[in-house]
Amino acid sequence: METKEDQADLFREFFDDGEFSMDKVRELSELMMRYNSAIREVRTKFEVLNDELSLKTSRNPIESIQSRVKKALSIAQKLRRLGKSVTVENISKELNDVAGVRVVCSFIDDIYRVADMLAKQDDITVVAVKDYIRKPKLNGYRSYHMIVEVPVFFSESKQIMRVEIQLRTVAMDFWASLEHQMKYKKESADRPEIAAELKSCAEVIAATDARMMAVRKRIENLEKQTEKEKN
Ligand code: 0O2
Repeated sequence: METKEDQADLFREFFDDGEFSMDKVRELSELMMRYNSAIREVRTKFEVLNDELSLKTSRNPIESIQSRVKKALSIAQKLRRLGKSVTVENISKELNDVAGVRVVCSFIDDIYRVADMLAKQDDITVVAVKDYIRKPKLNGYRSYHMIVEVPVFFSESKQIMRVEIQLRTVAMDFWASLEHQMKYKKESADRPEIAAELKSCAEVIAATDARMMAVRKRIENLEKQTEKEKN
């Protein structure tokens, strides 16, 4: 069980010197608790979709789900980077990615399928979509990003919370994780030959994703044909 002092220590680095107070720490802890709850809501929605689709198709469209609430220090750094003052009010006003859910799918078409199913749920509002699969970033990064709003019910209120969702295949996740790790190695920063090699790896991975999906479709068609011939 976290004490007030533990919470103050956890969040102290968030506050500019002037703003720190136990009231502000309480406000920030409550906001973080709300983001955590929003993550749980969104995770459950994907778990339910995966359970249902697994039954229908005899395979798991979702391989894994990861989630995180952004650390207090990273939140403060991002607000400063945006030129905003580091206040509790500005967190929900200025940032979309405090709560993040990453959904790793088996195949590219699974991404669009589960994203569409989530978007159609009547308590979900899609605020923004960035399709870095159809339009990859210059460095080769591929993923499907959504910012959604989801209602969360607390003891005395309903809060609409924003969650950033990243959907990608296992292969895209492999590339993004390694590229993210290597970004922080000073030796590789600004070396065009390394950037070109990473981009080339992303293209090989994308081509493999497309081939794997084509193989799966061929197997499904063969199964259907065998089924037809039996009847
Ligand atoms: P972290 O540590 O993962 O949280 P915005 O959120 O809209 O203000 P941006 O950059 O326009 O900022 O959003 P975008 O393009 O949707 O990207 C947000 C997140 O996608 C990043 O979060 C990364 O997780 C991931 N991402 C985007 N581009 C890349 C990339 O080139 N390589 C890798 N590995 N990941 C990427 P953060 O906050 O940067 O980091």
